[in-house]
Amino acid sequence: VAGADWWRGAVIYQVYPRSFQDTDANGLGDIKGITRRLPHIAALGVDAIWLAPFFTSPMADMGYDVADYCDVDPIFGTLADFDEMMTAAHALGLKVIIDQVISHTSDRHPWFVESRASRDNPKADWYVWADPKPDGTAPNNWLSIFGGPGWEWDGVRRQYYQHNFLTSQPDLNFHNGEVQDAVLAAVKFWLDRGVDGFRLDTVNYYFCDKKLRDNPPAVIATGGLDAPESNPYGMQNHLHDKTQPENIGFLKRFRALLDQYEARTTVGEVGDGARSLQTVAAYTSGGDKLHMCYTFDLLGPDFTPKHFRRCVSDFQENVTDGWVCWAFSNHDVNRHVSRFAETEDEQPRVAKLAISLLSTLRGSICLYQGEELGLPEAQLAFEDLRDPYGIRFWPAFKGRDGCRTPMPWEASRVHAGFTTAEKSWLPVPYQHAALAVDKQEADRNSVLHHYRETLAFRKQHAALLDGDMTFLDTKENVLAFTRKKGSETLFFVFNLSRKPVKLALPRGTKVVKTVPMPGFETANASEMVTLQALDVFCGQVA
Ligand code: TEU
Repeated sequence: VAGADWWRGAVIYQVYPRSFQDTDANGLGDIKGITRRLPHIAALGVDAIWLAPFFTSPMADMGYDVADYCDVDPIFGTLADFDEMMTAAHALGLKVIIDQVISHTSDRHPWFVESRASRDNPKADWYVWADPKPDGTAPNNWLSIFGGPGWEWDGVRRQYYQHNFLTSQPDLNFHNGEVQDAVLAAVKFWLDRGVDGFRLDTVNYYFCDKKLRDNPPAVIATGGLDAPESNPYGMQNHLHDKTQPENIGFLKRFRALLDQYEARTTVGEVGDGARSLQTVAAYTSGGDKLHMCYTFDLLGPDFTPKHFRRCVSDFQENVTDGWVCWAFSNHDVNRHVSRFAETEDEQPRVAKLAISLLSTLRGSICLYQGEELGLPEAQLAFEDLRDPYGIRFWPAFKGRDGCRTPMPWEASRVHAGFTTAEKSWLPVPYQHAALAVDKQEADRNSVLHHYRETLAFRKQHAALLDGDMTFLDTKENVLAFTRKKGSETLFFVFNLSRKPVKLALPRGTKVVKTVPMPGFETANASEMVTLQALDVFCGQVA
């Protein structure tokens, strides 16, 4: 899709700067490293990159705790490095999307330093401050996602402040118009620099209930991803601490600013449990708020036709006038090859099948660095951990470092070519070195080549980008659907099981031509489709 609508159906590659490529031998990736490795990303055939936060930060939450929205943290480089990276990306035809973490700041952000200094300074109301209950306890029962209460006592103001995440990530008070103005000014700073879009961290957390009412206890299982049992977060229905109606007005302001520029986009992260569908629909409808949103639906362990069908059709039915972005992996969850594969041997096959499936869904897609190599989740020792979330809940929950280990570039070099420093911030597992980019370049059957071919296949078929999607009822345990645009209707069958399957074509479905899917043998289909374990069939139907 060209022009202003380039994001519709786009493939976005997520870079985690800390772990992509180090160029100054400090054991941490940097922006110059991204520039150096842009050709690798471009060769995949993606449309855009999304950079996880690289802003000035004490790094308590690896950069999701911003202390200056308008500068680059010295460990990553300088603004000049960023500009150079963006120019190089654009020259390769890649759009650049950056992360905006505006729901909260770092406690070292000058706004918070000022806000906490007294109850009557100009920024006194920029964060969510509240008096204790008469017995001295927190204002209400809200919880932090990273464990414990969602409030922290401040001895100077003698008040509590709200934090959805770490105590060092105080939440901004979006009810205050000056706060909205200030974050929009930061957004404008990057628009003027030429970025093509924003990934909006925790976009449904911006506003909390003005009256600070208690959350009711959870009535539904959260189905919560990899949330540890020991995390009290799942005990509440988050009726009042997130997803407040006032956010709609702010998202409209955000969009109005973006629309002063050409061809920019937004992708909001919506983690809203059972309400996610409704929230995504509300945030992306009407063309005057967000362009797209993504949820956590496909980030869990479920690799069954039933699950995929339910998620995708739920979105189709509810998000009629909006747009969804799908992902199997990101920097917060176990890598999907480890979640979906039952044995180590089948990991490459599962990696190939998963990207084939993702590429045929209706929506845009986000890839996470390293998945194009089929990297499994890294198994780390407690001593290696850097993620505060994992450190707190170990061993019930091992945190998010296992998906954040550095990219393996060259198999035979130390730290697989990620850094020349003696120590890398997280180790590169030896299993990952064997999957390094240079090894996979040399192997025509590698997961890496499969990604390139599959993304090219998606580009060749307009029906895959934004065509209609219809699921077919079959007796067999497979995922079968058509994608249709104009005169082209493609029929797909995915066998996600470990048993061969013979599928009688649904009544009225006539395959006029089989279409070879990269990496999979073309099955024959006259009246029957025969699929091996973990196999896919594609045909053109009349
Ligand atoms: O994540 C939001 C979020 O809800 C996650 O905490 C998620 O539930 C958890 O990581 C699952 O393991 C965003 C960022 O993606 C994450 O890296 C940040 O830590 C978080 O916001 C706070 O900014």
